[in-house]
Amino acid sequence: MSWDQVWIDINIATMDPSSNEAYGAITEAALAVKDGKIAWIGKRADLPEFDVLATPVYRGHGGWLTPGLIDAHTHLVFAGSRANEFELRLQGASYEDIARAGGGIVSTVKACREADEAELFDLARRRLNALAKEGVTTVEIKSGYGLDLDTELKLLRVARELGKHHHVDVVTTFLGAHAVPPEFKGQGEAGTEAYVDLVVNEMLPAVVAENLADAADVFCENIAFNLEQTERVLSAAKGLGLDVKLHAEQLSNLGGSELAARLGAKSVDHIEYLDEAGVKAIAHSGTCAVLLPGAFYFLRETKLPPIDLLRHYQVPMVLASDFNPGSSPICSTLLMLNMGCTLFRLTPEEALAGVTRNAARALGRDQRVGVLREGMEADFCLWRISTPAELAYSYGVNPLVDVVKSGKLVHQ
Ligand code: DI6
Ligand code: FE
Repeated sequence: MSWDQVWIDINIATMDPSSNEAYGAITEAALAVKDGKIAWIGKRADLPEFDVLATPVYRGHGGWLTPGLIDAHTHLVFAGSRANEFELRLQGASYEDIARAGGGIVSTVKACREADEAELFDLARRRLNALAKEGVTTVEIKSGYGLDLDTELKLLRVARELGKHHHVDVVTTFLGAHAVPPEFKGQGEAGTEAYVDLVVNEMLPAVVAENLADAADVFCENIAFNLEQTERVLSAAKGLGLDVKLHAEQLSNLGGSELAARLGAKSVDHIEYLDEAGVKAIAHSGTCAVLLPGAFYFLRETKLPPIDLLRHYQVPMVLASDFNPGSSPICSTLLMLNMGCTLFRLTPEEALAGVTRNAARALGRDQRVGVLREGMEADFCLWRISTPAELAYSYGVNPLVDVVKSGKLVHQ
């Protein structure tokens, strides 16, 4: 056998759903890499003979390999800070009060319009580094803090650029319909309609023409866009060949998830207020449920997403950071594993699937990453842990040892 790299003295949480073991575990395992892909995976005792002189052999010292982590929902390109709103909320104002008073998303929009690309890149690069240091090898990044053509393009360009400079794959999402921008806001419903026209007729085609987005998203909510407006944006996006997904049922139940299911959305995200009809609809369409415990925690929400129903209907559950300056200023995917278990009562195995296998599916990458199996990309992390549950159980002492991205060893 001639391989580029062999790993021994490891256990592997493959997260392969066809395994009978929890976490798809292979203990006392070995893994071989060739041409950026997993060429062999199994028990160390079964590892075929290979040229030990010509092949780098890495020892895991009894640690665990997992698939590289995937954060499938972030807004990590933004400027400015919303610490002042944090203080207001601590004095009693609600997230919705602040949004209605012209703060919230719109204040970040102002900062993003003023920032140049280099500044945005530098801010975002630090955040991406923080995620990479926790073993994230694929991240989704949304625009949505520009709300005019030039700024939306600028944010997406920065997101695309980040993917070229890092050992992290970046999947980009156009979220032009995140909020109604201030210049349309005074005009009531007519202003919202006019802004949706702009998103559909000008922004989406421009984003697609420059190949800046892989998907489109909408904030479907009472304080943002209604069902009909959401459908207009997502249908147009689909028509242009983008994947679609939706911020739905975060603060109320508008039926966004059923609409998303009908449009074949990859995911519905937040979904605290999702009901059984909505869960059935997304189960039927194969749409993933993206759970965002960071926002739930930070906004001190009390309405839990319908985890038991999602389990019952076998909807793939994803955990993501939703990292953003307003509702989840928490730049940690590992912390989401812990919060997914403590706040949402996921099992540690469900939590880990939520940042690997199911997250890959939500991003349309499940043929390449998210599971360790022969033929998949050699995209994995080595952790100094004695059982995979430790990744969700404890937080703060980073157990990441090494990352391999597309077959390349990236030292942390
Ligand atoms: N839902 C959220 O939680 C974020 N966006 C969204 O549609 C919040 C974004 C922000 O407050 O800046
Ligand atoms: Fe979000």
